[in-house]
Amino acid sequence: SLIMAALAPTDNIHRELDVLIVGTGLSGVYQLYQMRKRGLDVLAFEDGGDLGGVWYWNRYPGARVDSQHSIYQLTPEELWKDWSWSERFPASSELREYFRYVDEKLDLKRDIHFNTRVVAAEFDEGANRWIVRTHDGKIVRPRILSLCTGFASKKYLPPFKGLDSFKGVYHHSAQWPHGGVDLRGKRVGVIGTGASGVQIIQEAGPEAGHLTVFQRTANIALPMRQKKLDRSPQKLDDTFPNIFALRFEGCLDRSIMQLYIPHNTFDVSAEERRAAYEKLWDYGAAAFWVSNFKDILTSEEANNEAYAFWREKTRARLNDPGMQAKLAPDIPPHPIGVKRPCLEDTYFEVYNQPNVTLVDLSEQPIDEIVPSGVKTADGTVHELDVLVVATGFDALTGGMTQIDIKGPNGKTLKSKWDEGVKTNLGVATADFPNMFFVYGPHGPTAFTNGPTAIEMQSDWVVNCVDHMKRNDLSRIDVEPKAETEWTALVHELSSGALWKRAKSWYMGANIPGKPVEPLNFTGGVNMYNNELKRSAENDYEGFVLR
Ligand code: N01
Repeated sequence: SLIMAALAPTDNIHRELDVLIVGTGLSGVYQLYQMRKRGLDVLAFEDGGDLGGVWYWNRYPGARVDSQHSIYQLTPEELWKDWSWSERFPASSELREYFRYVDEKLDLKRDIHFNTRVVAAEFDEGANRWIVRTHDGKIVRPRILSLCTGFASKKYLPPFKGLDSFKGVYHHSAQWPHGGVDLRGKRVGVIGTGASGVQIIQEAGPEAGHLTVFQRTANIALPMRQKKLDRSPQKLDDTFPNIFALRFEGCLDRSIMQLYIPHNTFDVSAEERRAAYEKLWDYGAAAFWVSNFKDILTSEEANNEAYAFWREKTRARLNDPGMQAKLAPDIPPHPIGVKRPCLEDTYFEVYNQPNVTLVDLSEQPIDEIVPSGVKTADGTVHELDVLVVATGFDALTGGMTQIDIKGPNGKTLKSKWDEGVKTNLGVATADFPNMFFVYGPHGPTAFTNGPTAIEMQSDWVVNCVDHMKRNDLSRIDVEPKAETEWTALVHELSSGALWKRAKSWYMGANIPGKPVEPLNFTGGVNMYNNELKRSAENDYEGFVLR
């Protein structure tokens, strides 16, 4: 065909497949396993050198998951029966160990091409197949393109003037060298105080000769309360099947759920309120956010009250009034929870060290990077040996829109979503037939535990692909009306809360020029799962199959 001729393949494999999976983090791994079980002809391409997705890339000091170990794993029995974790919140290295274990059990690697970056995909309407190209000239022709690119696979590096002139070493947090970077005694700078920055600062503080933190917005970080665990036998307060079942009902885990306060903040006395806050605070994890009074995300007054408690607790850990004012300001930087709260153990204590400088970028923005360090607007050069750029991700959509994906009408996914994201059920989008995605926009992504959303959505995708195969259907399209309605629902569900009050990746607001809009389904995992099921049970309502 014309399309094939235009591609002028060099080293291609032209293989026809049922499914090509892009990415082998938790989503890709889970889908590969489930699709193989259904007898589908499936292959996965992975940009990284191994399994793991975000856990393959994010190797910065202190990188760890902020979900408790028992819920942050996959449900197939062979994967949890003999596996145990060494910490309440496992580190990135332990997650890579877990992925090695998963591969040992499921023998996944024989169907994965590593170091293989998908750069383009074009839909061939004659064949109802995608023609997918990689950076090194491979071509495959899958019926279905399943994007398992995760929510944080496209890093965001702000266009700092002069960055390449820097004479020391600099790394984005999500592209940390495999051998690590020796920070001992070095002059280390960290730009960004999101979850990545906080985790790095907590580790780098005690190691560095001098640490300079460039903060634009104070982080309302919550106590993690990390614990070491006895790896075997693992003590759990419930069985895994129960834990997993609860997850799908929208509960993070039983103990956090039991802390949930089903009242409004000011329905109880000041003493009761204080006692409730203290309980959440002592538990750690995400409790102070997800189990707080039920109006925390909808009432500014309620949110301010929780913030005042947080500020008091945090200031008590800081010796210097200047640091107190910058790190736990009088006026909340934004309401708690409308930007992803991150978890820490010793983050604030780092600022009591004499060798730590906090640069407030809201007063002195970065002017440029010079060979010896970072120059701020007042002309000061902060001299550095190592610069860590922890500035986050073009989250939720960037992993997909960075691939040149062209639908039958010639329009790219990027150009479509540049005008605002539209999806049906957070798994597919109109004009891009036979293409699915999970753990991205319009799913419960940011508001659930990763594996929960991933399995829920992936099960739907796998069932749908299997249904198509068994019924000899070669094409699935999203009905434009269905995506208009789903998108309206996503927007509507977010409208009552305080989300707009923070510039965060939740709304695409962290990336200059990206449309600011609700990007997550906030109706809860239970409602979301019901919507998925309803569509599937009604012959894939909202889709056209042929
Ligand atoms: O990224 P972020 P992240 N000049 O976007 C600052 C997950 N995660 O990598 O707040 C100067 O949150 C920016 O400042 P501001 C988790 O879901 C989880 O930290 O926009 N600074 C901010 O401080 C998380 O939410 C874990 O004013 C600039 C920071 O960079 C998500 O990934 C660990 C700037 C970016 O923060 C992303 O986290 C790590 C500029 N031009 C990540 N541009 C855990 O499991 C941006 N910033 C615990």
